[in-house]
Amino acid sequence: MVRVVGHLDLDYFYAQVEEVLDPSLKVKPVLVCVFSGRTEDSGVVATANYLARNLGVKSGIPIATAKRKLQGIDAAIIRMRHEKYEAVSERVMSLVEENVDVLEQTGIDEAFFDLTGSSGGDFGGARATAIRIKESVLKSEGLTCSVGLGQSKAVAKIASDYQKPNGLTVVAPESTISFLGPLPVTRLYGVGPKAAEAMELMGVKTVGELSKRSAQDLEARFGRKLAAYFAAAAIGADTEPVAPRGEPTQLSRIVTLKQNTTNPEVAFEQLSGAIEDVHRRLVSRGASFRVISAMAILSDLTVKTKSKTFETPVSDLATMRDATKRLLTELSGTAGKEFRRVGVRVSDFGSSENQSSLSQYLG
Ligand code: TTP
Ligand code: CA
Repeated sequence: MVRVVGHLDLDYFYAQVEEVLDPSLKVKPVLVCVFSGRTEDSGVVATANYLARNLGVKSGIPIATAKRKLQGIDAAIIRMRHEKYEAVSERVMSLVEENVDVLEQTGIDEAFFDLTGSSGGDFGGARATAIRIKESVLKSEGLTCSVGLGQSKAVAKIASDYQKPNGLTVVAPESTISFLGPLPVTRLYGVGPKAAEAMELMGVKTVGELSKRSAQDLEARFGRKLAAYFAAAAIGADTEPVAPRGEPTQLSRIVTLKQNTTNPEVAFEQLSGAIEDVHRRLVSRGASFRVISAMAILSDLTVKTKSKTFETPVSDLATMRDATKRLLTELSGTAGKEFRRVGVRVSDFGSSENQSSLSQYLG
């Protein structure tokens, strides 16, 4: 049976999250930066929105270079806030997961998914699912993403990159060869600069040219295994399955308090949404935990943790809230310093037996 594989990649991810958090940024070049702290401008641009990209700013360039390019322009230069992007990423991934057969997250803002079963191999039906996924990510998080569909992971990944931002590229099996043919070989996963150079020496620049080379030709240059992979990838026939990553063994969230405090009630209030978030992720995995921990990062940046272990696995929100409140109170009694950030973590998961039947009914 023909496979239906998708790849989703959130557009200019860190910068787009910043735009969602502050919509007034949308009209400006936005740079999300990692400051090294050595001098005021030391560091690199992690990513930039499309307004900034059009002015020559891109991931990886020094902040000072970016500032030069944007001289005289009203641009937003923002310090990277990884925990914000992480939280958005987790919500997007669980949303996508609800709409697909299997999800394999491969980065903070990208994932492969499989729709073979639910679409019955019909790319028209799969396209409708992809549209639905894009709409729900936009509706619930305000984010655009680019999605590709194809008969294999390699094709889906190239397809999601084909039209950006906010793209949807569907490569049905019968158009795979004509879609891949004109692309440079470097677009194939696993063809780095070295392999591309070796291919160029053989007179191979495009995927179409690669697909026409004999097995012997490729084997002489790349060895048997790699040659077989390149030959398959060039016609979109790579067979790697979409495989879910190992389940996490813990779930956690941490928040920065509006103001440092010694008051556990105040800290708990501000952690409340994060506890609900952890609970929601726990439930969506059908998991339950035996250990819950409260973490506090103090005003002098030392980290303190207190944990409670339950005899039997639990998963209800009230218990989580109650335990976290108590643990924060204990922490505040022994910390000796103000809380700056606080967090909650659940771990030591027991699998909940009705998990598969639940997802069957919901699916
Ligand atoms: P990408 O998906 O490569 O880039 P992007 O989401 O910013 O843009 P695109 O619209 O082209 O998909 O990377 C995802 C995130 O990873 C990105 O938002 C920031 C981070 N990142 C870095 O921190 N440093 C880097 O050099 C790159 C490439 C990405
Ligand atoms: Ca991206």
